[in-house]
Amino acid sequence: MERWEKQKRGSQIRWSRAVVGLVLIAALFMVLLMSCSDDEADTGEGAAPSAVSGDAAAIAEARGLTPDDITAALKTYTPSGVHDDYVLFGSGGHSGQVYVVGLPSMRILKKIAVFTPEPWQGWGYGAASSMEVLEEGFVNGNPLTWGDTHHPALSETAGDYDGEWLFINDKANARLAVIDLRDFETKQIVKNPIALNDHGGAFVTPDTEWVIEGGQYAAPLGWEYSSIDNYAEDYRGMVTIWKFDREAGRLVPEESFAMELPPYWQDLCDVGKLVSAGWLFCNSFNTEMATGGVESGNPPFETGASQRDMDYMHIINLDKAIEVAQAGNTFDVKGFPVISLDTAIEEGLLYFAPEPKSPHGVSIAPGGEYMVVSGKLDPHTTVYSFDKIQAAIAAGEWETDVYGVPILDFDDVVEAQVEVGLGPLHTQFDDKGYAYTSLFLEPAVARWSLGGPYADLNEEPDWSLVSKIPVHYNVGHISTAEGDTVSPDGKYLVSLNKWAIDRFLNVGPLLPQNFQLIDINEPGDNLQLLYDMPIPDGEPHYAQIIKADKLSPWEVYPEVGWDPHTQSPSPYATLIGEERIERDGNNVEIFMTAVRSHFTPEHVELQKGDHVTWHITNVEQTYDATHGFTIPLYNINLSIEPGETTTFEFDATEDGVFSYYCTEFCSALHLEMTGYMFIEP
Ligand code: K7E
Ligand code: CUA
Repeated sequence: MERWEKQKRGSQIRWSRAVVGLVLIAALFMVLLMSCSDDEADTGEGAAPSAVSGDAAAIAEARGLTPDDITAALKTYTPSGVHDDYVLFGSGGHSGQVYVVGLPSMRILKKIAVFTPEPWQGWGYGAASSMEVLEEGFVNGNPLTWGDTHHPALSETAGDYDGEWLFINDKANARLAVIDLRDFETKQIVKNPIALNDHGGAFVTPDTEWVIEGGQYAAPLGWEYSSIDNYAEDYRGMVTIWKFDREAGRLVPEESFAMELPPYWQDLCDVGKLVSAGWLFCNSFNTEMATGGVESGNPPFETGASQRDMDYMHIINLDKAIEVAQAGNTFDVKGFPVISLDTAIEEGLLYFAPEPKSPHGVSIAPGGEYMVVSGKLDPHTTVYSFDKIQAAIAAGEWETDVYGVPILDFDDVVEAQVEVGLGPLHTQFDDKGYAYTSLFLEPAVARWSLGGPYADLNEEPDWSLVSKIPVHYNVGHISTAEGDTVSPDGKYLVSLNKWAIDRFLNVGPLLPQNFQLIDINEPGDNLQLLYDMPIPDGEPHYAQIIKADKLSPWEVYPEVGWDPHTQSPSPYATLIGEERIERDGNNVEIFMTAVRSHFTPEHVELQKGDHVTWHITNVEQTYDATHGFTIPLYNINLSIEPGETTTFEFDATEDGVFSYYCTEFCSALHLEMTGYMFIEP
């Protein structure tokens, strides 16, 4: 804390840093100068070397750049053609998409369409592979075309990101999506069968055999109607444990199950690793069971749900829960197996540990030995010990909540409390034994010592605030490089801030969000803000950052006639010379090829009232040879990547002459890549 004060006040420190910075820059110019003169000596050409340093200094001065600005630029600037070291997969918030961002440049590389139609990727505009996935996510046939994406989770092997799969949840509708990182496309959306909204997902077990989706606002399981007056009896919380089949690349509902929980609002979970593997931890709030109704003179939720000093961290024996579910000790909700609360208590699957006021999230330390929880209304972050939790469970002495769930004694299971600041939320970790906690109210990111120093066991355990850095502005999650793995990389932290106020040009009352890149490579007090990146979507919650060399996506599909949905050869693959139009009564099936710079066929004759099934194969295997395809009026828009076979269907309800064309500028004769569809009345 003292150090933080010093940092806030410390003009002296800043000044001396500035001097050091200037000296560094001077040194850099010297190096530039020397390397230029070397080049000259080699080539014997006569460009004036002094122009380099002179220009750079003049530019810095003209733009008003401070020494800190210049080092930040040097640490992030990534020259044209040079690739980034890390890739951030960020929730696209309300866009229902996923951001792919390179670090340290903070360049957006892609947005992956997930819950929301997206034209460029041809997602949701006819292509069967996208329509089927989006439709899987409809609820009782109600078309849902957006998602409130919250928490992306990279697949792991032995607790380390393996770069193969990405999962993300939709809080608004309790859905989970599976993205294949071979082609960065969404392959599956599952709707949670027993809940209408979720929050605590996605989190994977260390080998990605299971994907966790925790609940949020309690409701009767299966969202059956029940009056709010029956809250304590009929309303319930839940956590759903989805089986993931890595070979098939799909979540398997038939092998998945849920656990019934008390109607506290389960919030955010994390899965145990190493020593705590096989356990699951979720925080909760509203253990008051406030039911709102401010319009009838009841206390509003915000006060009703903040009465008690403690809520409950849920401690779930995941391995044992899986055994219980597989033994069939469940009941059915909408055909989905659920472990009842009574069974969970009897079988010792569920314990509570008190956690301070309005907690938000649980974060498991890289070694799996500590669970970190922060209460938004408590300036401390609370660290639980897995060993102590196990000892308390073994001791078998506890009080219970009104449902009979064991509540472990707070003092028995807490390892430490660290005063980090106002409004602490989420915690991440690095490779140096530091933890980082976002402080929503300050707003800032706190660096604190996670029980270290690990190197010297003779020293007293160190649980203390080390440093802070202000962020702009309201920080929610933070993400460190490989921060959720058993071996975080440190180096970078991205602060995911809401509402940027003054960071960017005014673009009206709806403010951009702001991802801020922070250098966390130096120990102690040396956190440096490197870059502000506006995000034109609200509101991206969480991100994970993976080492770029762990990703090895395809450049083109493995063979011509590939179905990206099944990741196997398509039965409708059409090679050059096989193009045809088949008619069977009113059903017309078209087999088309696309190649620079034509579609075959170029004339398609239909009758009004036909049902049309149309397959297009991009027969090219060149890296950048993507073709688009659109038909006016029928809302068809496709992206057909090299090797891909895509299928779409429509009813020819409108007659006329329709020109279809390629929407990607694929060649000099791209404008000629067109054809006519004639629909006879
Ligand atoms: Cu804190 Cu949904 Cu993870 Cu947002 S949640 S910030
Ligand atoms: Cu193909 Cu333009």
